[in-house]
Amino acid sequence: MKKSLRFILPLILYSLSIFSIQAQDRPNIIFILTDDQPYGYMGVTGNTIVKTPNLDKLTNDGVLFTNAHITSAICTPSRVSILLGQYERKHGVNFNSGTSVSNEAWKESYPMQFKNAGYYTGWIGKNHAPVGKGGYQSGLMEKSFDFWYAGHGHLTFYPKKHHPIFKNAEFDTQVEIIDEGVTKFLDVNEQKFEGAVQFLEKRPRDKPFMLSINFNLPHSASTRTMEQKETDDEIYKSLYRDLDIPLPANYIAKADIKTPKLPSSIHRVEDRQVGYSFSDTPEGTKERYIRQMQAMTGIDRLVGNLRKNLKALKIEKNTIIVFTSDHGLYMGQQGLGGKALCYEITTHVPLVVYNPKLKKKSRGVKNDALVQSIDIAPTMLSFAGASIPKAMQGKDISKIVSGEKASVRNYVYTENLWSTQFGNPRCESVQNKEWKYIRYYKNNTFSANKKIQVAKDLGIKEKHMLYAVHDSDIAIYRDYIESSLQGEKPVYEELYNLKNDPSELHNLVSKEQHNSILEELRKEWKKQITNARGTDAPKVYRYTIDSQLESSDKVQLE
Ligand SMILES: [Ca+2]
Repeated sequence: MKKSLRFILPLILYSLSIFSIQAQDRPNIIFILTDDQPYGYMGVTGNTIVKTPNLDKLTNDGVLFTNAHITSAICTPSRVSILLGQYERKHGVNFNSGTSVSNEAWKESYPMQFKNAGYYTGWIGKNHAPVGKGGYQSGLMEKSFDFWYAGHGHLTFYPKKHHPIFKNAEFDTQVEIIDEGVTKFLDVNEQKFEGAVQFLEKRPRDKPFMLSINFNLPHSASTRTMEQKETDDEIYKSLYRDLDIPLPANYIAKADIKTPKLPSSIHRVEDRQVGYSFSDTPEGTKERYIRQMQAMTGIDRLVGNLRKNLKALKIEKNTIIVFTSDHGLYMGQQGLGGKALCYEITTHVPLVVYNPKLKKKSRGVKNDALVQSIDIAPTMLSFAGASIPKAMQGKDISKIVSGEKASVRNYVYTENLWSTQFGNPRCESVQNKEWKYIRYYKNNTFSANKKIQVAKDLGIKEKHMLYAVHDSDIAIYRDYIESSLQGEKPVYEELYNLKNDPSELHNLVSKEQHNSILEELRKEWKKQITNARGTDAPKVYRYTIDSQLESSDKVQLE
């Protein structure tokens, strides 16, 4: 043997052995995201009606974060925040932003990072993040995964009607269609799955996988469209219907509101999207709650099937499962309906991290560390030993999961920039485990009711009137991002003691004895919002109805 080869060969063998150890050791990761699921919708988070035995078991086998918050309480910005590990104020994408995620920003998303790290990647269910030039029409997301079985925007309860990709599914209902997709994804013997966009015949055995499962449930768009069809599973027909369903705590019917939670100049309840009118009456609220509970039990069954499958495939000991929701939802508490606010009911979500490799003593733990949805991407990358892009603002909480670390932040920051004709205010909030401060800005948005009237009078499509975002709206949204940083004063503030008043019923902002904590939180707000914004220009593309018409794409509203 030549001297040089004798020197190099052990090095080559060593590198190969490292490579094979890494290939075997890297865990599979499954990320499950529900839609509009508030914190208390599982048995394990205190719900006494819903049956979620599999989610409860997953939680008891893992770690439940009891103090997890999203960053923006509405689908699109929250989901982009999760994908990119960034606050909305940095990523700049919402329903009213007139923008989509640029290719450059997308390269640093968690799915692309997993792909670059050699993972086989899958996306099943719903996508509500416009990605690439042309947003949902760009095709960039589909191409980014090895296995794609999903629809853009709302799926509804019977997704085949609106999303041809699911047309050959055995079942008609959303959870069961997603379940079928998940089973096919996992089965290494399964040939190309009809319907799915797949770039390989089979999932390779020698590669770890990263699978994102995204529900459009218990979201109103899906529970609203439930029809209790003969062919539906019994879960979606009769379950919970024989029970005496209580109204949510602090429920106020619309007709009984004496003093609105927020001044009407800041929050115009009368302009609320009609999709949330169910919360106006006790009957509407109870019916929607039953459907939400049914959806949760359906999702729970999928989680049970998934774990059985992992066991049958003998990969359960090497597969991490992360479960959370994109935000919560008001069901008439204090007379409020919908989301897009900074209150706990909209921002507080369950976050479960199940890592089978952890020692028993680190599992079945309830942890009250302050964590946020933007932490999920860096944490999953950390589990995989992959690098975390600098653009991600979230923290790696894997050491909190293992019990080696107590905290990663002292304050949580949340915001609402979806301030539109539907009357919701711009607001920003900072909180620690005891105190929470929210500030609101002048709401100059035009009234949805007035728009609807004009649409009726002139025969204009109501949907276009309400949901079309024009180029000029980009400037308004960008101003929402920058103005409070540049000195715009709040017109209303709130201070809550979360320990004594977790339902945020008593605003203490004008109580003199709390002045010092109020001042402290105002200072912290400045730090947090500055950090959330970052210094970079937004990495977005123009994505408005004008840009869609110019490129003669099929116009996609919402
Ligand atoms: Ca949502």
